[in-house]
Amino acid sequence: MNSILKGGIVATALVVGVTACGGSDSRSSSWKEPKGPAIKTLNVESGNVFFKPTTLTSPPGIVKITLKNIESGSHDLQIHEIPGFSIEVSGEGSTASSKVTLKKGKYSYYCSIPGHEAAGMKGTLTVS
Ligand SMILES: [Cu+2]
Repeated sequence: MNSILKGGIVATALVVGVTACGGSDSRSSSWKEPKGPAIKTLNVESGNVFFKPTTLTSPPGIVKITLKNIESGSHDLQIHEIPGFSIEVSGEGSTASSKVTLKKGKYSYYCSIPGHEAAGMKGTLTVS
């Protein structure tokens, strides 16, 4: 007796209708900007190739980080411990900000443009 197995290939077309509220860019990670009000704003300047300051402190909670580019060039501010978080600026005077939820601990932020972190474009954010 032959038993013929017909492959039941189910093509599942997943139409994922996930629309981030207010977000327009297509970040590939699952990181999402928190919705609540920020308890503090941290201001960081970027240039070729540095951050100013390179040490930040904050209480835990939702914090807004604002990055201002004070020279030409493109930079971003990312945090090693928070994959997906990114603030990007391009050109002199370009400013961008994002809120992020911080817990107590130490975070290290950096610019992900190739070579910039190695050149010193990094800093430490202490949350306590
Ligand atoms: Cu940079």
